Amino acid sequence: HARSSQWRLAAAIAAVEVEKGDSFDRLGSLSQVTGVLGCQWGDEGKGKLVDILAEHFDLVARCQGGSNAGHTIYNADGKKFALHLVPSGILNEKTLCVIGNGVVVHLPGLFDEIDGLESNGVSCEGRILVSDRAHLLFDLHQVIDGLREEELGHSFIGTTKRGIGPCYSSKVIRNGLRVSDLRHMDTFSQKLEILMRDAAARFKGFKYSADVLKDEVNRYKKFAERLEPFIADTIHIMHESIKKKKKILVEGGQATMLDIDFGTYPFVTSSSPSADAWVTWLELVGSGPFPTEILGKGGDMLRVAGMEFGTTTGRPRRCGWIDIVALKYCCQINGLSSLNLTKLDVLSDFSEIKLGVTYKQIGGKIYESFPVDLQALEQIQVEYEVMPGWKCDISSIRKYEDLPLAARQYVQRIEELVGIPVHYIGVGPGRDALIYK
Ligand code: 2SA
Ligand code: GDP
Ligand code: MG
Repeated sequence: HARSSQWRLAAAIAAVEVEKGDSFDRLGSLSQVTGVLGCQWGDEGKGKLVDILAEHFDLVARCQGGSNAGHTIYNADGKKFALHLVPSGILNEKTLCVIGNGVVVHLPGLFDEIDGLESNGVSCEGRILVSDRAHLLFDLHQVIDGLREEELGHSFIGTTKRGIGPCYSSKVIRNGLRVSDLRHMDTFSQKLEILMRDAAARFKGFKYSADVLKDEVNRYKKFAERLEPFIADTIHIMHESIKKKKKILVEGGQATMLDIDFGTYPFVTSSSPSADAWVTWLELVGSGPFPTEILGKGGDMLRVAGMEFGTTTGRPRRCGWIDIVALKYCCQINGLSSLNLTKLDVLSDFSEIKLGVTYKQIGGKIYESFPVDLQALEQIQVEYEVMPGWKCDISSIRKYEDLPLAARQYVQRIEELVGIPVHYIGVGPGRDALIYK
């Protein structure tokens, strides 16, 4: 996102090889299991790359997060789609889309999304599978998300208020309900009652009553019928697909710097958007430190050029220069082999472009890696390298060699600093606006 949108810009995203030893040849010979994940704070443009790569894969799977994700993609006619729970492979008609067990599923939101896709001619039934082990995210989780943010006052996290933290809390504290519970409406009602009573006991603002429970159960009876054809044992399906040598693309939501373990805790989401999750879970923007943030006019310039407003919430995103220290940290955690440098085009109006290359402590000592300590992060002094801008429109360029020299030098410098090649460069939001390097 914004913070996320942190010039997430650059390098934001990365295509990762999971199987060691495979050659990564841009398109065509991608590994059997490949992933696209965020390497800044989210909204790097993951959805666009997933949409483009989808035709080379049999399955596109989401493994974490929920409708806090917002992926903006365009079909071949330039029609815009904003996806939240449905994987970004849905526009490619041969791709099977999997919502894995680690995702938290808000059914009203999912059905709205499916209705929106179908009314635009995209068929969904038989093409989307929802794990029977995925947890259900109820409206009550969204209410609690808002109440908790209010309670936190000035220390608010800046969540998307989509109920993500509360739903993962339910999962871990073990009062959650799963998709498979929809097949047992008798016990569903008892379990939901416990969940509602727990919420009412914890939050004064949350009112429990037998009528509220009854209405919600009746609503979910209808959802259960509608969801039935989508429910699947996705763990079995994933394993069978691997055995049959099918190609799987994992679509990350959020980003490594928002990871519950590796991110800027507590200003993180409640899941693991990093590569480790694939194994098991196959102006109010987020608060928290953002060392290379550009405040004032420069930030506004980036926000407008990059249309940096949340896909889910519409909130203005925080913008900043590429953060090489954070990017290197994300590359280490995820074992990346290549990068997609997104949104190079939005830098076109700047006469100077900065790269945040070093974090220094107040005494001048250099941090070797991304620091854990939030106070330290707030006080960090970022050292920048400054490169000349190219000051011309690059959005219609499709060959790397045709980019202005200054733009190529910027890309090369990122490769040198991070030590990983850039294989894709985004020069616009459209599907065709991608340079293969
Ligand atoms: P949450 O809602 O509990 O996951 O929020 C916790 C933190 O994670 C950040 N976060 C995000 N940051 C940017 N984009 C996100 N998704 C939407 C999108 C956002 C939108 O993809 O466009 O519409 O603004 C996303 N999801 C979670 C959040 O800012 C908190 O810092
Ligand atoms: P995601 O959450 O990582 O999938 O990213 P979002 O879709 O939330 O936000 C990325 C925004 O940037 C969307 O509006 C995309 O259409 C847009 N985008 C993606 N790549 C590029 C690019 O190379 N240039 C420009 N100008 N916009 C891009
Ligand atoms: Mg997004």
